[in-house]
Amino acid sequence: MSRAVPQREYHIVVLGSGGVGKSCLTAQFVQGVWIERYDPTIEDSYRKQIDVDGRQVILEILDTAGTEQFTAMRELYMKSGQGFLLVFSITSSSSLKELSELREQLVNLKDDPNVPIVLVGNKSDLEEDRAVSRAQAFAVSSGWGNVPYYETSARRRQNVTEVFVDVCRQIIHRDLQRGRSGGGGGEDRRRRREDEGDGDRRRRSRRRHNRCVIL
Ligand SMILES: Nc1nc2c(ncn2[C@@H]2O[C@H](COP(=O)(O)OP(=O)(O)OP(=O)(O)O)[C@@H](O)[C@H]2O)c(=O)[nH]1
Ligand SMILES: [Mg+2]
Repeated sequence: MSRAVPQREYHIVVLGSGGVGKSCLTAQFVQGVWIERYDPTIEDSYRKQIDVDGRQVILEILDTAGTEQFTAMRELYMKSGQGFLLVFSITSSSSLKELSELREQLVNLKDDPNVPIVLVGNKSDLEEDRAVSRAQAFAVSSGWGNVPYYETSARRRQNVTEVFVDVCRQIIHRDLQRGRSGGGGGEDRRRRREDEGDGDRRRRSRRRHNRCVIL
């Protein structure tokens, strides 16, 4: 007989310009796979159960389109999300600049300067092509109210789990501060790619990774 374990469900949205590695980060986190090819995303959603500081939580992760973002769509997923990964590539300074507009839109829409955000500088394996220094990225993160900044490599699976866990932890802390016992939000998803057993990109992984390398 199985014991019912209360689980919280949190909605995480991955935002950023086209080609910065949002889908690769998500695929590494959810499925533990590396995707070499570039296949621009329209919108995909994934579910994954993880352990955050001893709590079982289910993450509903929305991987968004970097290119041709429609403002209306963006507003919809910003409204439904509780935590946000704002991703740029360390090889592209414009991809960092573009995040400021996104963050501003997010804060205005939520009417909350402390919305759970992690700033993610991806492609850290391409150090030789670096166009954004750590100092520049930290300056942005401190200008956003000291949101955490991580450098990740989806290719090498560095700091991938950490960014998802960090944003999840921020949501949990907010819930606790507000005295709520549940997270969640039951908003509709336009395209859901849920766990269907051993499907190609649809697996709900239960792996845990406990590395902690915070830059
Ligand atoms: N070297 C390196 N390449 C990466 C990394 N992450 C992603 N890439 C490559 O960058 C390209 C774009 O990656 P995607 O994950 O599809 O980018 P995206 O942000 O989802 O792009 P859109 O869906 O168009 O918004 C792919 O060719 C990836 O292989 C990384 O950490 N290191
Ligand atoms: Mg994508």
